[in-house]
Amino acid sequence: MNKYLDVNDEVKEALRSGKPVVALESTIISHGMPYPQNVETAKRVEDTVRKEGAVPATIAILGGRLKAGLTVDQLDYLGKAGTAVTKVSRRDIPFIVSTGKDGATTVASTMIVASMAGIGFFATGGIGGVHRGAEKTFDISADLEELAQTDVAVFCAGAKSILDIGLTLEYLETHGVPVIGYGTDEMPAFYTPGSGFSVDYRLDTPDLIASALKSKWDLGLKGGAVIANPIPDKFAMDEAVISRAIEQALQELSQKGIKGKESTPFLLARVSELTGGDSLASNIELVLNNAVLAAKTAVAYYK
Ligand code: PSU
Ligand code: MN
Repeated sequence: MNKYLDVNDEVKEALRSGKPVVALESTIISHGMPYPQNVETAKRVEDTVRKEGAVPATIAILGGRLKAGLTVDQLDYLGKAGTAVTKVSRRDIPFIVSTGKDGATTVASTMIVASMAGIGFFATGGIGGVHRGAEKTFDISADLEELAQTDVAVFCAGAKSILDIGLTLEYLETHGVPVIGYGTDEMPAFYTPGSGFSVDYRLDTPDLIASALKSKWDLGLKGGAVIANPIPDKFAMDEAVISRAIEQALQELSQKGIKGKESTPFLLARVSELTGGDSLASNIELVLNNAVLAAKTAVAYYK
């Protein structure tokens, strides 16, 4: 194993014996949700993965060590520290490691650490993407570039409409990243099950997803895949309510001149404030829903 990486015993044992493991990210804990719901959710997601017969591996950087598999105390620390912990994407990893600091991993950096550990399945809420106005700002999440090159399947509820979903799909197409709709032809938009954009392939069972991923990787086709899992109808938000909140948050973003890595956390927090507790409740449910699908698919893959 990589000398910078600590894999906890439960995850190590699962990987050694060819059991399914599901990676989980930590930026969603520190920057994606408020305390204490973030820690409660992180624990519930781990329990959900276990209940489906897979082993959870939450990923972060602690004391400069890449970690696959955290203790409850470590989850609690990341949740309490919140945005005081550095948000770490691909470019940030060496600096946090070389200075022995702590970092919360985004989709991109979680994929990197998962892949080092030998984990191919990863559940989260939403991926980063091409931001609205990217033709001027060039703001395109490093998550997309990672999906192009790292062999990890990312189970998410689509992309939030703080992003330009159409351009995000175009970018993924260019980079050869398949977007699979689970039980849907439409790309989900995180809080709502549809966006009006089509996915590339609709697959209706975890077995079919596992088999498509196996073919991709057996063929040596590098890179990940997006498995877009729509939020269940009963937890979905009203489209008008969420659009209004997103429009306002985007306006405030440009008024305040917020840029770079601060953009996504700002937008997530503002949308959540503007919709009261509603969006947080939906957010928690969709993450749990993605954990179930990622675990079922990992189980099917190793059958
Ligand atoms: N989208 C969400 N929730 C999140 C994120 C995105 O709905 O928590 C986080 C993830 O960690 C994702 C990161 O990888 O934001 C993307 O940030 P950026 O756009 O700066 O690459
Ligand atoms: Mn960005």
